[in-house]
Amino acid sequence: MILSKPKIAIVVGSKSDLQIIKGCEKILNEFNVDYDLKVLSAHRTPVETQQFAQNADKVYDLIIAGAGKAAHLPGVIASYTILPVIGLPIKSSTLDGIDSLLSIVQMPKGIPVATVAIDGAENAALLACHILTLKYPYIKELLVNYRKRMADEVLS
Ligand code: RP5
Repeated sequence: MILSKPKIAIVVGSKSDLQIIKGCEKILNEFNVDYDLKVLSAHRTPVETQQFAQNADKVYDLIIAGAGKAAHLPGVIASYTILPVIGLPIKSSTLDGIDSLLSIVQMPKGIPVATVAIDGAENAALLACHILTLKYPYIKELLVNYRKRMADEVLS
């Protein structure tokens, strides 16, 4: 679907993941990218998760999916949509998020999930913005300015 303004979905597996998503929200607001934030669980609400993912390309440009522990949510969502899915491993267990990271990054071939660092919410949103430049060139300039500000901060 051709959208005139970027819109993405952020999906997390539990309300307990919402705190970490604030990092995504901050970046997306800065880049003027609209988003819907949903809590959907691949194991607690499998039917609703499937329904969401099957219809997502009618509404969104891409999906950020964050989950912890046995974090199959991004992979399951990716299996039902051709939209790019960015997986955000959330540190929510006694294994320090290594379990989430491996569950998300180790997708078997055929259904890729672009995985960012454990609790890498800002990078998940930034990667989303980079992908969105393919369709919304105005975001390019915002990314260039963002990097310039970052460099200035390092050098000041
Ligand atoms: C995953 O299990 C969620 O993404 C969350 O990170 C983790 C723990 O969920 P709660 O037990 O806190 O709801 O499904």
